[in-house]
Amino acid sequence: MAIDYGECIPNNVNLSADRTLQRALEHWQPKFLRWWNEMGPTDFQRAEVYLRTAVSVDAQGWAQYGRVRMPEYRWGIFLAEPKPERRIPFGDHCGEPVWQQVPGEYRAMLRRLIVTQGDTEPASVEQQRALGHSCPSLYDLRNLFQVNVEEGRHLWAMVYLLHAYFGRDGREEAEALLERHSGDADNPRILSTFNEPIGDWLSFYCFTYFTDRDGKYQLKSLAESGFDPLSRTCRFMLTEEAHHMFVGETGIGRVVRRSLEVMKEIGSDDPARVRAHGAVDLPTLQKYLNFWCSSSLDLFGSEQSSNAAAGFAAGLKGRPDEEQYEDHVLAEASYEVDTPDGRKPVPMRNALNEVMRESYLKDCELGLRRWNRAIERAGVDFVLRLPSPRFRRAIGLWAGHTVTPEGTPIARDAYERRLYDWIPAPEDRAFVRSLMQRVTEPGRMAGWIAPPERGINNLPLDYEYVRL
Ligand code: BYC
Repeated sequence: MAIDYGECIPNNVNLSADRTLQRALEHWQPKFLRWWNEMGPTDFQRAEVYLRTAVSVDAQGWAQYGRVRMPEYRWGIFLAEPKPERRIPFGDHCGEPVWQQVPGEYRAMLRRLIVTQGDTEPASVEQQRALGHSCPSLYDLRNLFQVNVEEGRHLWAMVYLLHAYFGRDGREEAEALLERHSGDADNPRILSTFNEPIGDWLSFYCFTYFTDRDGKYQLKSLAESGFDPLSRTCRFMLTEEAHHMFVGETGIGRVVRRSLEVMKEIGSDDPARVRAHGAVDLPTLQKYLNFWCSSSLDLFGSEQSSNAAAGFAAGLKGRPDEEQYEDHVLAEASYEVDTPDGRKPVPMRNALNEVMRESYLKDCELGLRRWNRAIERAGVDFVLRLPSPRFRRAIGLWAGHTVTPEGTPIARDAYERRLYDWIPAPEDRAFVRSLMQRVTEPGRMAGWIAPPERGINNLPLDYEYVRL
């Protein structure tokens, strides 16, 4: 029977006319579905979820809402519209026409970037797979699943590039993306944060706040790529990424709001009493922020990186919003980097991971400012802070150095003694997990989180976002 490609795999890459690509995808799709059923959300495959699906890249088509069973979700392949006459915006080839095919000399580097990006997408679905069982509301359950299916689509986006542009080794890499698994002792995911368990919803909100924001910065830097199909793919992915960070920011904001309400009700900000009344105390929230922020900072790579320099020189990976800069070649420039031996100048191309990490941290500050304003308005004497980028690093110049969240170096034994003052101790995690009781009555929220300000797509809060 002929397959209607436009119907089962919505796309704007003319899939119905491309036999080679069809064959590759026909081979891969059943493996993807098997992976989704085995490693995707547990037990909710029959639920009808109010999801948005991208069926085209224009304003009407990129977010079509309706009830869908997740395994029947139409994972599509979309590239943002081409920019006519686009030129390579940075690096040694700056100003030359962009590439529509893989530049032979940079093939390996380009494949590595696409594989690393692609690997994070199914990884996050695996990390979040058990959360549905402890959802704080149907609204949140639906948001979790929306994030999951879109990470699935982002995997499709990278697999499309591997299949369409890399031939046989691209197809092998596409299979390997389904074979590595988050936290697997023998075959783990490539990047560190994507092997951390996400066992509770507070971790989920922190992950979508901090780790999805790394996604925003990495996608923005790949959207600048001289390899035009990658640039266009990432530009479209960024439209979906915004919702994931929204889930994180509003999720943490609602936890703060509920915590402040409980403090008001009991007339105390004593963390033990806040906990006893079923809310997350602010010191515990701070520990979660420290954990996920420090882990996500590692995702930018080392402060001084020959990979970053090579990717920039080749025109494959730029800086987010490259047009905001004047110098797009960076042959002479240098950048002062904070190292354990003091501030040191590093050739700018080698320092680009650090440049990006610093702008990322400024972006992370915005949410904290909002949460802190709510805390201040409630008259509570507590300020949430981001940890120093030196704290708890496993990648880069600060890896292996013991430093407090304020950035002060400290002896190893003192660091080890105090670590659980700064990141969640097993008993903090156990407490947070004890709050995670599933709530599935439309409109109702678990006691540890305030309701959101509005529903999805202008629907009321008590809409049945997931029919179980
Ligand atoms: N963990 O020169 P270095 C997202 C490796 S998130 C483990 O310091 P480089 C999403 C590195 O691979 C965005 N290994 O750094 C979010 C290299 O290994 P090789 C994902 C690490 O290469 C939420 C060696 O250390 N996208 O989309 O300049 C949900 C030396 O590396 C880590 C991308 O990351 C680490 N944290 O930068 C769903 C974009 N850090 O080559 C999705 C593509 C470094 O010596 N990736 N290493 O074997 C890249 O641009 C770069 O690979 C990195 C690293 C920015 C990650």
